Amino acid sequence: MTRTLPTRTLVRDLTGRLDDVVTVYGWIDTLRLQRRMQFAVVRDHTGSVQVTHARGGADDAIEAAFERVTVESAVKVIGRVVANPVVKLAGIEIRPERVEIVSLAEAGLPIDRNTGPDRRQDWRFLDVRRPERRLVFDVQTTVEQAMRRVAAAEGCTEMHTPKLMGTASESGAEVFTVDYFGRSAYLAQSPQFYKQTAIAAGIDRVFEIGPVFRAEPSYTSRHATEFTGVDAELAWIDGVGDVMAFEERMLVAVLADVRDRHGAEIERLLGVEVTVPATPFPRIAMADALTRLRAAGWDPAGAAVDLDPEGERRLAALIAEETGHAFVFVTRFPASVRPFYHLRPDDDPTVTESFDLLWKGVEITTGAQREHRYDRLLGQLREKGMDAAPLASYLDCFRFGMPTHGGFGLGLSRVLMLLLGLPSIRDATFLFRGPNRLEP
Ligand code: AMO
Repeated sequence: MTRTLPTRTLVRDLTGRLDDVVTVYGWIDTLRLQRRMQFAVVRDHTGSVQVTHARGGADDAIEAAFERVTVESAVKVIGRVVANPVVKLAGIEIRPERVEIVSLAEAGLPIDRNTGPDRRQDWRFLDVRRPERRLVFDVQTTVEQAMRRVAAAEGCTEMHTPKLMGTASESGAEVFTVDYFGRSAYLAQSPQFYKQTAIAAGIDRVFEIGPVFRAEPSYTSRHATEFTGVDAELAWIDGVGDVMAFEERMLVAVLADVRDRHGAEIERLLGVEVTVPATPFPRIAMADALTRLRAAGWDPAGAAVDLDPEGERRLAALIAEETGHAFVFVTRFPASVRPFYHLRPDDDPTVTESFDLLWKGVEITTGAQREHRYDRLLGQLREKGMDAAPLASYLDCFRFGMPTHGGFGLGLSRVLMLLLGLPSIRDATFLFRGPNRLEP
């Protein structure tokens, strides 16, 4: 018995529809027009199917449609699903009863498999039609869902803080200025001050996924001028270790979900295996990291206090060799290279209760316990040579009972880039923004 299905069937479901007449929507992936036969591979977001038509019927509208159609045209195909063991795509094909060209693609596509990264960005919508590129956003969806699930289970409230600010946040240097009714406003380079404001407001644990803007003229594979940040801030912590443990739990859940839901596809399309890390992640204090790196022969200028990207790579390699772990928390950064609001431990005020999380040698997170005592915060701010006046509304939060608290900020596209083995953050962003790119 055959059934006619009036509604759309996704390509991945065709194997369960043998002998049925189905309707498939998609793009022409490839066309092979022979003397007797016409073959088209039609692709939707779930897979590809071969559509096979024998020429020669009287007044053959399907034959004419296949002659007219071009690669990447949007089409609707109504036809019967039949088994054909010689077809590579799942051993099935569609024998069309009707082929409708929904929208004809211009002949001569602007990009192909060999196109370089910059031009691919120009034609990003065509680029993302390729399954291995679209997969990034399916994975991103899973990553965000898992993060939200963990955040909620851990007692976080999801907040949406403003991206327009009256004063430049953390520092003035990396901030975009926009005209705001005749005066200047600034695009938030971090939700930092607002997530702390939420802590002062009695939001026990804060979670936010939102846009972050950085006016950095950086042209590296890990920098964007606009990216999606994942931020958490936890009140009443006993120490920065609470924040690191929270982040570990979140990342383990994220990677387990990605592995379970997309692991096979990631391996097939990108050749990358998704592994779920053991906890706790290795931790190393900055001073120890520097000692270890110097002993291993790394000693550039500036290495007295901080790591450059090369130092991060080398440290990650050392730790990986030693522990087999791809993650490492670097802790206790010197106060000189950290913002004024990072808490300094009583036993050593030259360092901060802060951390960076490196994954495969790349920084994905900065976090810290924050200084919650008003007088100390003011002292640290002045020590950095900063003016308290523009930060008045932030500083007010510390005047009326501020809990101990700490949190972190994570770059979502960096995580995706590393997770999927992509060469650049551009490949992990739908529409990349950099110093030279505001289009499309
Ligand atoms: P930080 O400035 O280190 O910390 O930013 C947090 C994380 O955001 C990512 N990131 C970037 N991703 C893409 N392009 C960029 N230009 C870029 N800059 C940063 C990185 C980085 O680890 N307020 C603190 C966080 C906190 O302490 O809670 C902050 O913004 O993955």
